[in-house]
Amino acid sequence: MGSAITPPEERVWWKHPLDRVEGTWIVLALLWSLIMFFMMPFWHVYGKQNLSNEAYRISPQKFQAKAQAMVDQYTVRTEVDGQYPVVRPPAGSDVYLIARLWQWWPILELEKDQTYRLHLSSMDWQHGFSLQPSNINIQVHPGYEIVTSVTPNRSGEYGIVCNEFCGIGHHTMVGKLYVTE
Ligand SMILES: [Cu+2]
Repeated sequence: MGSAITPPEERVWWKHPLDRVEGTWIVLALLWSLIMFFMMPFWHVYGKQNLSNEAYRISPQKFQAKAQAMVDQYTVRTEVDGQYPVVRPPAGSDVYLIARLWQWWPILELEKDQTYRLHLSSMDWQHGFSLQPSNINIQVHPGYEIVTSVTPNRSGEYGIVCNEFCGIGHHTMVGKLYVTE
């Protein structure tokens, strides 16, 4: 008997006719993979979870400089003993959010029914932007600037959690986003 670690007794084993059970499973697996493949574009359009986005190459230093420029210009107050600037950029502008070990920085304050260009990038390694409770998910990579157009339609306080495991402090990587009337 051949097994996973010993070679098969018959050297030319692949010329055996296909067993019926084997054929059935191959067809089932093929059908299921096709269903999952076509679910991706379908869910992109109807699921409203994965936003259309653009991606550009950028160094962490350059991205940080752009975020810092926005923070310097539009900070309205701070939170957590001055550690987190709350930034309120003008409606329609480009807004930047940095993902790094282990925080989302800064806190953005957006206006309801206004459209912004949201830029996301990582300073170290991969993180996952997950906006709660609206369940929007965007992967965040170092070296890439992900840009997506957002129009908040509900005011309130949103949470941003990291949903890509990124190390010992992963569970503490939570951020905040305000949407005002
Ligand atoms: Cu993370």
